Amino acid sequence: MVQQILQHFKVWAGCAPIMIYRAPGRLNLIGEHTDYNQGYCLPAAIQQSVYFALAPAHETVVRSMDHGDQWYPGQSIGVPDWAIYFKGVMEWMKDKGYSWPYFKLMFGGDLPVGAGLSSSSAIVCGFIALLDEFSSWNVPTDQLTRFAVKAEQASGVDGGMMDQICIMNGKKDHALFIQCSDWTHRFVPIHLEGFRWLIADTGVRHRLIDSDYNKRSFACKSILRKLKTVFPELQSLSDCKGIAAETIRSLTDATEYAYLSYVLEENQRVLEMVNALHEHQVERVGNLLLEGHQGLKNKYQVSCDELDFLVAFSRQSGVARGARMMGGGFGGSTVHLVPVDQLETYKCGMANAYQNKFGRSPLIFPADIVDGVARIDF
Ligand code: GAF
Repeated sequence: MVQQILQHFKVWAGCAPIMIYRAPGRLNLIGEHTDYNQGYCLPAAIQQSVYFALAPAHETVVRSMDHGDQWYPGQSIGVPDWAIYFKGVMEWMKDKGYSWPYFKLMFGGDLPVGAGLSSSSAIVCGFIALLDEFSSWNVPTDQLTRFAVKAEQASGVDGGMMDQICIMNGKKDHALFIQCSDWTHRFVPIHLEGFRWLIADTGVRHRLIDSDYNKRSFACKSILRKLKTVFPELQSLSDCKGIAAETIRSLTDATEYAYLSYVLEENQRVLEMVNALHEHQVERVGNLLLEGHQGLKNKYQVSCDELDFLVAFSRQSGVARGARMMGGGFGGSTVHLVPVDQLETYKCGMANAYQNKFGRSPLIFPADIVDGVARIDF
């Protein structure tokens, strides 16, 4: 990939880049839709990444290697969809008083877009980290991460901070146990001897901006407002853990109650997952994945037929120990825990079953867990 972007850059820009950055995508083992509810989550950075090549120039321009088009800041017509993330970062940083020299930038890579693997956050995080170095801002990573979250929210998604914290801080073979109430994280080894994490992408594309994602985050805010009328000290839905179920039920309607109980149960699953991984309890890890999926499907209602089919396949296979949908939902990818010696058989079986049912192949690949955003030697 690095050689590919290097070659494309040279042809396009007529010079070599002075720096290349890589920003990984992420999988999430458990803890979905908990980040904007100040709960827990457990994501990890994956090998599939967005790469950025940059050289100083007389005018700033950003080019997409994959789309073959480019965007000049200030250009108001014919702005490509992908440019909103670059625009978001530049506008946010400018607003905060930061500036940068003119540059030519090309980006592209092997991270599928709209697959629930956080390609948009990879763009935002990679770009902001690269601009930080290029412009000698020296903003600490924690602050840069907060800027990245704000810049991405400016594109229209009322999202949390899970993806950006993971992409900025990822560590090889580890997940990040993130406590979203204070943005802190600690590393949890996630390698289970004899097993691999497998990602299966349904090919059902969602853009969080177009999906019901925002409706869920707005619903959570509205539930919190209702509960605060009786419990003004509450800061988030994750704080409702100690409140009796009957009390919550009396203050919410059936859908709101389902959303809230999902969030509380999912937080608990994250804690249990950390323990299960620590103690190498493979069966428990698998069951937590399946339980998480049921919660997302039935209570939080962010799944779809294709995601449910892949998770049902994992249950019926007798091979995978568990699986669940990942990310915002309404399409995107699933994660499966599969014995290494049955990986190929499982992949083929799942691809065939999916093809027979939906008439197309899912993209299936094992997840290599890698470090977060970094400058690459070339
Ligand atoms: C998307 C969002 F960007 C994250 O912040 C998170 O809410 C996730 O969906 C759901 O867990 O990736």
